[in-house]
Amino acid sequence: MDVGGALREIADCSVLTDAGAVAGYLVDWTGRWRGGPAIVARPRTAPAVAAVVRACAAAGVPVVPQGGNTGLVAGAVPPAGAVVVSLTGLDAIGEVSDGAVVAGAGVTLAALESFAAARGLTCGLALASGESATVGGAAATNAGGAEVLRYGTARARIAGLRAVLPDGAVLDRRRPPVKDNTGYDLVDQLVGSEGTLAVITDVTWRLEPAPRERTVLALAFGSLPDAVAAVPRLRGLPGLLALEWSDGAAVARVAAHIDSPAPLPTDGCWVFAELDAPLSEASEVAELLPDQRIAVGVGAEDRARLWRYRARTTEAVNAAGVPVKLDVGVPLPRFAAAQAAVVRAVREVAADAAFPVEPVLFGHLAEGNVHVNLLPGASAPDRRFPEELAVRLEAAVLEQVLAHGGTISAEHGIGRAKRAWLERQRGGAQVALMRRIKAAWDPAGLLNPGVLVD
Ligand code: 2HG
Ligand code: ZN
Repeated sequence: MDVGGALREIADCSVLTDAGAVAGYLVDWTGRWRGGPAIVARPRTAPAVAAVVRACAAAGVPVVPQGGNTGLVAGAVPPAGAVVVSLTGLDAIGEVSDGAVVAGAGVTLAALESFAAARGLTCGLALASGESATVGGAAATNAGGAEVLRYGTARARIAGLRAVLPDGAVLDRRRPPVKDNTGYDLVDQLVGSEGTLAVITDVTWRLEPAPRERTVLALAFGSLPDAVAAVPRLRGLPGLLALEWSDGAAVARVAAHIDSPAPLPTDGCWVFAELDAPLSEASEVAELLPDQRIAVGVGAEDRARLWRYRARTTEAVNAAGVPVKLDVGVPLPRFAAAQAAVVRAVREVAADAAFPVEPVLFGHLAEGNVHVNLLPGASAPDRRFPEELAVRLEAAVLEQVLAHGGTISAEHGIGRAKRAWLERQRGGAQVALMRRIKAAWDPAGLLNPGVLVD
């Protein structure tokens, strides 16, 4: 029997093969990365996931796990002939125990956060894509987001998980003892493994007391170096939860996209700070930064009104064309210099190709993380870069980042998009060890082939 026939026999699982029905599973959010043709399996229970993986193993067919498909490095785009296992049907949320809750891999971060909020808690992972991004995807990619400063990346949130191994066996560590020093940490190994070692079906998520107050500040600086210079003082703000930034041009782009004028000048650089302190304390910012131009959001609506100038950047970029996306990190002392060098290098490559490019820069200031989004100018055919130019632009950015002692991927991971650069970052010996780890978990190489390591 072909794999499609075998999948159709599995209880609690639907199977999509029709080109129209599968189309959305084959392309990433930006439209740059396309895969397939592929079959899509939509299991609704963990045993059904195991049955799907077993059927694929028996047929020797690659398996590509997929959550909300909001990743930005082509980590869930299937190669031709693969089976996409969409996990969004595993959407049950259990009871809170020992400060953590077991959630199905397909529970969205927004659903988890409203579950937590109803109990005076927070999940501590704030992504702009939270309405679609899932806890399974967050675990598999070790997602970051705006509140890493306070709550850490997904790795810090995960107390346990259940996963299906490439042969269909089940690894169940949903409720490991809080103290359990018994050998290799297999849960931790799966976090950030990008679907290459096992298919995560459930995640035990640590919840935290929700902040009682929230205040959002937007601060307009004359330049990025001025903003970076202010970071030590900004870190002294009471109850700092998040410290983000956007180049002024990125803010202006969002303002135009949402048709809502920015409340501060956009000729320099904006910093966004979120505090779990009331306004009276937040006004300490005036003492810390006396001459600063500041907008303050206290109520939920005002806060959202300010945050959208940062949170809606990805959407504003996508509305303008197909971007080349990089997600780099540079230590703060070299942050501003690295960015100037990146922009220079990008402009040189674009000028050489006589192709217009618009860099859009924003990210997570506390961690020295920049999302370098490169947009083709408005006159570009199909509003996309020719692939050969896209590759040269990526190289221009990543060479500069490496030269400044940074990382080629601060939070989005490697996927297919950055695989060629992994060895430059981590060195041959570490990548060889990663390959051996991959072979130990997945000897037949059927799980998400081509992602992370080849
Ligand atoms: C963010 O911080 C996300 O908004 C998306 O990581 C970044 O679109 C991007 O490049
Ligand atoms: Zn980000």
